[in-house]
Amino acid sequence: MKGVRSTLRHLRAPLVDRRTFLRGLGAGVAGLVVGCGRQSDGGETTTSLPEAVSPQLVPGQPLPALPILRNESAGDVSHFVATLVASRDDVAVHAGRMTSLARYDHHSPGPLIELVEGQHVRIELDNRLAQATTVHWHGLPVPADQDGNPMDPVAAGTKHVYEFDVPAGTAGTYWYHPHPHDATASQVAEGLAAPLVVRAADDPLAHVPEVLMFITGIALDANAQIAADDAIDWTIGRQRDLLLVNGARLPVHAVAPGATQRWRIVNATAAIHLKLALEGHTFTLVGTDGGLLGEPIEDLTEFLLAPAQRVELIVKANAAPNGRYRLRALRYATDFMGVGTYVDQDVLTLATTNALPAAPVTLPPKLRPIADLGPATARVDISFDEADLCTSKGAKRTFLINGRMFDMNRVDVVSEVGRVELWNVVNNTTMSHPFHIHGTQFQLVSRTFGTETTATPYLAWVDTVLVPPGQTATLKVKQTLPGKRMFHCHILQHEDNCMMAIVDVRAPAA
Ligand SMILES: [Cu+2]
Repeated sequence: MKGVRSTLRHLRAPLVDRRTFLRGLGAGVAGLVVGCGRQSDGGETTTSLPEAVSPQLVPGQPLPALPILRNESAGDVSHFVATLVASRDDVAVHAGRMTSLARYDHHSPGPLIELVEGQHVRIELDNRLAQATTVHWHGLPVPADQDGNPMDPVAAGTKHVYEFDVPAGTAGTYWYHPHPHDATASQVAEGLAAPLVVRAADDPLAHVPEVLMFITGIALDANAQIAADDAIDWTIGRQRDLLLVNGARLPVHAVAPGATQRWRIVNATAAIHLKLALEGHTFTLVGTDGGLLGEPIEDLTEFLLAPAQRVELIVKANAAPNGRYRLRALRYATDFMGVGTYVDQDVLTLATTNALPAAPVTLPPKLRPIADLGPATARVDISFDEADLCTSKGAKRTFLINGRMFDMNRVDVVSEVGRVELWNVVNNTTMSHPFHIHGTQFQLVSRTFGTETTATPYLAWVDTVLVPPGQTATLKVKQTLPGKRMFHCHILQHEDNCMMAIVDVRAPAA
């Protein structure tokens, strides 16, 4: 589709030279990251956690599938009923030492939750952690009091039932993770995150074999424990993590030559922007956060997946047998402060086997209709600001929304159920921030940089949009359920450290 590439280019932010910022802090941190370290711009990739003993963390193993959370509704497919345990487990990650992880159902990432449009969901969280947590159903239109807000903590040692319906039209790739006040970043870093897929009865791509790739990060300290966030992490986000796919380090995904697959990719890292590219291949974009596009967009060479975003890509493997092609996250400088991990990183290897070539797969020219939300009747102005406020966690520079620190007891924006609103989100800071609104999928209308406004080249449902420095993202937002919703930067260290606010969605005035 014409114009897509220019818009992708438009996402590239202007270079602001702030390399003197935080200079000197990097060296002390590097030694604490097992097998990683912050590198200069060499383009090389680190590949190992030295002395790693967990088979999953040894590069080159087959891409594992995640366990699936079992539906205990006794054959009644109109209901999804399950228990989800959050607990702390000792796991052998590093030679000679156990690493303490927080996990859903004793697995990290946690189990895949597979739902169907129209289902009623009842999931009991059994919180066996020593601290409060919540489960946030990222991207799903669940009632505000069922969405794991920081205002609704589930105390340590207690259980809590989340209950919601899955509306028609929500088929897509989502994820669930904790959202407790001040502790989202640490709980996700310790392993609490997992995918959720909603399926539709009339999925136009049901004939295409599917692969889920849930990407997380890991960094260990000298004692083989999950490294605590340091001053740099609290400033630019936790960019130093090594990438894992379905919990595995640099796994190999083997397919028959010429095989066509639908990849659902989730960026569940705290702060790593994944500019994905597959060696020797182009791919077809078919879906974003909230599900399928109107029609496939072919021949893309890269796709920038910001923290918390999801993408559905159709990949047709090379027809030659015994080939190896790296899926890479290309260098993407998000912070311009010189301390992030600005290098190409390998994610996994696509390997073609010596099996007989796979049969070709035809994609439908149309996927599903996406209607514009229509004319907006209200306007909301949001700014990302940079200040020396809110440095309590050791941040050297912090980021705020509308110049204010997060306050759980304050309403920042008042909205109305069913009203279409134009949100103008302007980034006045020197780094990119992925902006997330709870409770609904929204539509990106345009991006404005200086005097140049670029309309979005295709309509899509998203719940997270990347806003580079100096840019304004204009969104159409319509909430369908009442209640207080969070909106925030999805760099988790920014979210925990004040870059969050509340929109109160109220019933329309009579
Ligand atoms: Cu941010």
